[in-house]
Amino acid sequence: MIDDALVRILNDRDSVPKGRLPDIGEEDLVRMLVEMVRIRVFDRRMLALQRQGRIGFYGPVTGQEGAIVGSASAAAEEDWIVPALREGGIAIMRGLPLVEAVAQLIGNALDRCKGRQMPCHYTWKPGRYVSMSSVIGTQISHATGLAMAVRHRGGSEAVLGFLGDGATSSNDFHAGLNFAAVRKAPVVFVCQNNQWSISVPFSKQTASGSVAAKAVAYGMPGVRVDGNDVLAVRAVMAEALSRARAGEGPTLVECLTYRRLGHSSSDDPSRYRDESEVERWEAKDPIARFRRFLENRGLWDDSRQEETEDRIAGEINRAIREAEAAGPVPEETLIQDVFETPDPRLVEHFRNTREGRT
Ligand SMILES: Cc1ncc(C[n+]2csc(CCOP(=O)(O)OP(=O)(O)O)c2C)c(N)n1
Repeated sequence: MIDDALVRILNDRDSVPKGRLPDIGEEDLVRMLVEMVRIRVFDRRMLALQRQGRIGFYGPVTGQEGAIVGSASAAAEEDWIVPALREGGIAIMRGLPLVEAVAQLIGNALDRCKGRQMPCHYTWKPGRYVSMSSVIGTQISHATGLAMAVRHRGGSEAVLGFLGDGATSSNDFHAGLNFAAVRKAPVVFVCQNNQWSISVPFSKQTASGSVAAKAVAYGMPGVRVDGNDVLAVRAVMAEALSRARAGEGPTLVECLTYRRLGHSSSDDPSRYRDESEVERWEAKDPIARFRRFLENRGLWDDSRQEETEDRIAGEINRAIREAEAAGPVPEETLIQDVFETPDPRLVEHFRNTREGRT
């Protein structure tokens, strides 16, 4: 059995061994922490909104911010993001306005998806962030197809295709990885192995020692990285993305992390897992670890943390107010993006409805 070693940059004291610090400017390092904090605060607020009945569903990502920000911060602006459930923070990092993110969760008139998608299926075309496909595993072949299209058109961008550990058991995992490797498609598969697929633990998902090990059979490199070490994720992703751009084909990156909260707001994880496991992973919190690293370098402190959390909470609260003030999705959007030429009877029907004639 192949059990890949874990790539790490932050050591047990959350400092970086000599010569291992990636070439990242101080401003960028701080920005990475701020992005992670934004995702954490957003999570907290959205779960509260769900409990108050103001949104129907939410998929939290607490504990996975290192994998999310580490991978997205290694990408170039023109790279495409094909997300699974837990990468919404990347859409926000790429400029999706918070108000539109909240509106997507509500599914109202400010929602870019026009209320047609489940919550957490953000879309952000200007940031090349594709709306998630709910069907587990299909994101993998979508990412491969997109990367093949990029190559076919002679583009220079790469694709980041996200998946969870559960998705490695899907048929699309085989089809997507196989096609990508054979065609040398410029894609990096990023598996956020948060060790639970709803109530199914990783040990029941596969008999492989790791997800990364599966890459061998497809003829691509597989790397297992500490997903709670944002610096290590960024470094591994930077290398994989440059391979993709150089025409050397795909890489499978497994970010070993942990889903600390429920699968979604509809799930109660205490019914199937032990709290002590959650506590063990809390001690490896990606934000706390990166914070300690920045604090030791004099780049962060408690007051900056507090000020950042307050500022972000204020921005999110304003976004909630604005999003909640929007009305429902207009009925006539039902026929938008559906027909090239809508049936005149439908057009008339919606005109009558708008003008209050029916
Ligand atoms: C084909 C299919 N089967 C079942 C589901 C229901 N479902 C939604 S999320 C999920 C678990 C996904 O687990 P994983 O891939 O590990 O990602 P995670 O949710 O842990 O991020 C399942 C089974 C689905 N959406 N699609």
